[in-house]
Amino acid sequence: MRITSADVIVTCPGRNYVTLKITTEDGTTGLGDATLNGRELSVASYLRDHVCPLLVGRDSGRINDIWQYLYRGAYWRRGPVTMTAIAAVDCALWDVLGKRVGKPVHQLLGGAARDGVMVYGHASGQSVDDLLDSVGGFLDQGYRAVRVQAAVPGLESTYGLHHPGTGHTYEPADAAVPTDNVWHTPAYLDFAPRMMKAVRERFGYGFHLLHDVHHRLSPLEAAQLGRSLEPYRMFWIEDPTPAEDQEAFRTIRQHTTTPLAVGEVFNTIWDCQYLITERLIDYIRMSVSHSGGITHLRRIFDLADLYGVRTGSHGAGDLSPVSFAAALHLDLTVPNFGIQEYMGHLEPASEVFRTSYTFADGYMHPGDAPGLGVEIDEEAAARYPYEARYLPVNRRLDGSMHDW
Ligand code: EZ4
Ligand code: CO
Repeated sequence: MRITSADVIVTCPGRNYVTLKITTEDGTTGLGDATLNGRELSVASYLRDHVCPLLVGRDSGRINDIWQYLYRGAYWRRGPVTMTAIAAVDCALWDVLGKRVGKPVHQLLGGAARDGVMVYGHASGQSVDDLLDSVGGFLDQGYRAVRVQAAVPGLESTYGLHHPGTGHTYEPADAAVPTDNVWHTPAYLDFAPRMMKAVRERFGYGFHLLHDVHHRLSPLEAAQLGRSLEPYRMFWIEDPTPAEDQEAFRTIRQHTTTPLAVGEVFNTIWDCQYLITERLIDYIRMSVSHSGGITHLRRIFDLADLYGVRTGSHGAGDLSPVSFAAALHLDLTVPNFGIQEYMGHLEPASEVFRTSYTFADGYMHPGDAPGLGVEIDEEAAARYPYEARYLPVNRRLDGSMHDW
């Protein structure tokens, strides 16, 4: 079935989302998420100016050929903008295919390998007491896994805290010019084990405990952190060091048994090949929408399976419900699934995106609607035009830039 149009929808219902909509000659439409937080318009342009014109007239069922055509055919390859754009096309084509044959995407991938997808929620607090209330709330809702982040005493701001009044949804991209945060490693290394101790003392060991370091430590600092957290049996620590220095993970691993997760800033199989084949990580966190779509990410997951690395895909609120649905379809099918991040979306995103995924007992399911199971209301999307919004930046006490 030929593609007749490919359109880019940019909208800001609570935060910016870029969505690709592909239409075929029988009127079937498919959606792909093209959101790249803080760089949204670059992907919108890559698609509108360079990809959409090339799609019209192509056979929508030749998903593998279109993937290769866009990847090899650009000559310039890899990188977040390119791979997010290709991912949007890929997911939209899987969505079209599912709708045309009347089956959910997970069935097209060979069917479910599990009944549900274990997700982790995001507890956070301005103090340890506040964090404990938040963790309790997630456990009461049935979550089996919770990520914990709390304000580091002495620092004015800390990564990963929900804003008062937004429930438990965390949204860091909130300013037209990036906000300056201040970072001080000793304060963090002192606080992190005390935070985990408080959580385990209150709630015990009957649920998975996760934490995101967000690329802020050196290898030896990360090793110290991992050791100090060993008594609290973490499910993982995420992004302990900046992800591009892959050898750093060998240093961390030589010193601690705390499991390691990384990958939300990676875009291709080449970015994680070394980490996986050298067994330097336990979980690969790449997302469908920043890593070339379902077609590419399933290859990465297969490589990971050979080396005992499990999946733990990025699922922050800056990936749209379309991306999240695609993640759930893939998660349901892969043998080496580990866990799925689930942050949810700020209102009024539900006015724009109608989803069919469900949550029960700590597990999610993408539903059995044909395709990905997400629809976009374009009239609602038009009510929320693009707004320039950026992630914060991080500076050390002396004013020099640090990783955020
Ligand atoms: O900072 O998605 O694990 N989740 C994260 C996120 C990322 C944002 C960046 O756009 O690290 O909060
Ligand atoms: Co993260």
